[in-house]
Amino acid sequence: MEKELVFMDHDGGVDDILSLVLLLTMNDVEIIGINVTPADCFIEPAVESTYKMLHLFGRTDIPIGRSDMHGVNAFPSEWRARPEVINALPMLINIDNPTDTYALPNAVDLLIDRLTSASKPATILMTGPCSNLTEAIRTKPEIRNKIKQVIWMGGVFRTQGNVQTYQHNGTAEWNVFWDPKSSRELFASELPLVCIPLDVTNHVPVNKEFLSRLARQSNHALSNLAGQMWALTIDTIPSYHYVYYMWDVLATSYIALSEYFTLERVKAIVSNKPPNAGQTLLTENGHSLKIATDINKEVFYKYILKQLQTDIKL
Ligand code: AGV
Ligand code: CA
Repeated sequence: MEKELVFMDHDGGVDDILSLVLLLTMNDVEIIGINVTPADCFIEPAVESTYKMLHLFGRTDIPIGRSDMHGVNAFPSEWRARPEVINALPMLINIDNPTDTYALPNAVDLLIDRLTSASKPATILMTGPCSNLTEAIRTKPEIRNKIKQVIWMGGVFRTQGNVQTYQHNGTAEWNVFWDPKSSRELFASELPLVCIPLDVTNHVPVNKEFLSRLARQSNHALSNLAGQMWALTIDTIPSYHYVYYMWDVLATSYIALSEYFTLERVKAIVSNKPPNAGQTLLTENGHSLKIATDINKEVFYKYILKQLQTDIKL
């Protein structure tokens, strides 16, 4: 079977790195490039984690791009600093990271290059903000023909958002809020977009039951590593308030499990002003896109557990 081409753009959170792991376990996927956006991360440790994951799968040939984007609404530094811990985990700390972050290709350039040279249209998977993609399309509109679909962990439609800050009424999801202008532009572009919003990621928290199932298979090195990474999210900040969800992991699983998702075609726009900047609003005058509203949870958790039994190089 011909492999599906996937370009991933992530922003270094713990679940972004776990999403990269999941993508690397998918036999039917050919990863054509990975961009790292310094949104929910600081760039150096996130590039390092990315490289280390590629190393575990013997895939350091996959090119990494460095995004220079700055969000209008920065993520809290406490969140951005968290992923640094990943690189210190016992299974990762001794993997040398020869990558000079500042010598990497620019993310927008890499995306344009990899799509242009791709043998067929590719899937773009975004588990952070969408700013590199919109900039790439502005720079070279022809790449639209090389985009099969865009899968984005982003937005919230019929439930509460997760942005809690000044000048905000809590209706937005963070990946959209980081750069409302680009998000608004993405919706307006009417690319074949599938959003995996909070409405559906709320169904898949990182709960103790799942972690316990995962721990029972920790004879598999990858399960052991993933279990340690998820354990880092249990005291997510502030832990008395937030639950960590499989936000990005669920979005990534869509590549393999699309038939187990419930999708709805909607029309929506993105607000770019307070008090609801970054809100994804359903409106008849909006742009057409698909949103996921439900997932077969048992199939999802089982799939993750199965993929995390993949052998890796230690
Ligand atoms: O809004 C969800 C997005 C996902 O891409 N991110 C985390 C996931 O990688 C932002 C986010 C929301 N709440 C958070 C986040 C929290 N409590 N800690 C870290 N990041
Ligand atoms: Ca993310």
